[in-house]
Amino acid sequence: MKILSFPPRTDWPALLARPVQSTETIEKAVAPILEQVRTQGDQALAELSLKFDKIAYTGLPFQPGDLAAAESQLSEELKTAIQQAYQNIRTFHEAQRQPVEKIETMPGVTCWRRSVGIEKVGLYIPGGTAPLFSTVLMLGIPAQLAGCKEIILCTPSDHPAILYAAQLVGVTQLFRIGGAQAIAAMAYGTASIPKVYKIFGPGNQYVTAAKMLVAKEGMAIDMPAGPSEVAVYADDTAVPAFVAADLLSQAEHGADSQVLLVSTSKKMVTTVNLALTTQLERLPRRDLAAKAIENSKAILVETQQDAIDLLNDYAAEHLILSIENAEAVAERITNAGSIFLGNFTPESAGDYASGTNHTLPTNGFARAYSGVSLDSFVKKITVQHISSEGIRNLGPTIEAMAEAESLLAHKRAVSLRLASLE
Ligand code: HSO
Ligand code: ZN
Repeated sequence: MKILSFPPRTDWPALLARPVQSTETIEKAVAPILEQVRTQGDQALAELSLKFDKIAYTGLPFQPGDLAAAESQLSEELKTAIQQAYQNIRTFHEAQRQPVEKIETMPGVTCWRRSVGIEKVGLYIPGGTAPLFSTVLMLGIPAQLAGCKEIILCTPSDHPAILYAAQLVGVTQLFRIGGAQAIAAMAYGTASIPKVYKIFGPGNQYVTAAKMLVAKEGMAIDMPAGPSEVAVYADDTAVPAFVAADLLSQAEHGADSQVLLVSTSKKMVTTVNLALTTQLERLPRRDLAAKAIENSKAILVETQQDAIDLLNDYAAEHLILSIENAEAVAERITNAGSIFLGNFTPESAGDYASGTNHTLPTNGFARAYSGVSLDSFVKKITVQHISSEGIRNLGPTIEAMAEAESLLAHKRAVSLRLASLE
């Protein structure tokens, strides 16, 4: 990877900028696909699926029998691993439930907030080079905990682990369809695929463009997704081989993966670089990883404060702190999707099984967005009740404000009630 020694702060914005992807051409290709599905429904799905994925779309969801068959194809070892991950992710997300608390803001005025699961959600799981069944857990578990009544899953893959994970999280209908056409189907509904209220999940540029286009039409989506990212901050207490492995685990996701190493130690940067070369050779996905590493940077900074400022400017999706006092430094990180502390906390733990969600904000979105959580699958409905005593207490405040905004019907809604109490 390219080593940049002590770049001045004025150079940081350019160094940290993500490559800009022009979405225009892709959106132009995707828009007619959406239109075709919207107007022709299942017939369009059959045509497009054959054309792009060589899959004959049957319109039938996977049947319980198919799911049982999938289970029988998995090793006991993998099933146990998936079950363990399921338990940990469930435990962590279960703890995100907030008890309903009725708050009396003034005597007789009570307000509270109820969490209600989004009734129909659509999950998209890509096919492609790696069957991301872990993403089924990351999206399906919070949906299940939120009490979503319909959990629709679309995927071009028939990988048995995807089907098995879908069963565990209680997916209600699972369809073998991929690409922009799958997103369109869940956004508009077809004879076979129900229309949902919110769409989640990663995908290639076409899938992402389709999500952005349906979002413009009012569909809720989880978040705008870009290439996956990791930043590692390593000092002399880091283990170079561990750091190299962490960088490569992000790099192997794709040639466009973003990988950043930040350090105050020249020695660490040089040794990590050596370890990278050795480890890269032994990776089955070395071609993809090598491309990502070619575009990645190691940045040497003078002080810990420089490192923290730079990392906050970058706002990484994943941030690994392989440093002394990692937990104290983490407190000073204001922009990151998910933080991993110390030498024994690889990003892979969060990708698969420790309990946190791996659907996280990329592309600097961590400055303002959180990753997927239980909250992503619920709406919060506020409720209030005002007693006669309450309206006596609060009424004059509302009347004064309504009058000042020249909204006299608002004022009257209070005045009439106050008068009725005289
Ligand atoms: N690092 C990916 C998630 C993932 N890794 C799935 C392995 N499987 C994006 O956060
Ligand atoms: Zn990963």
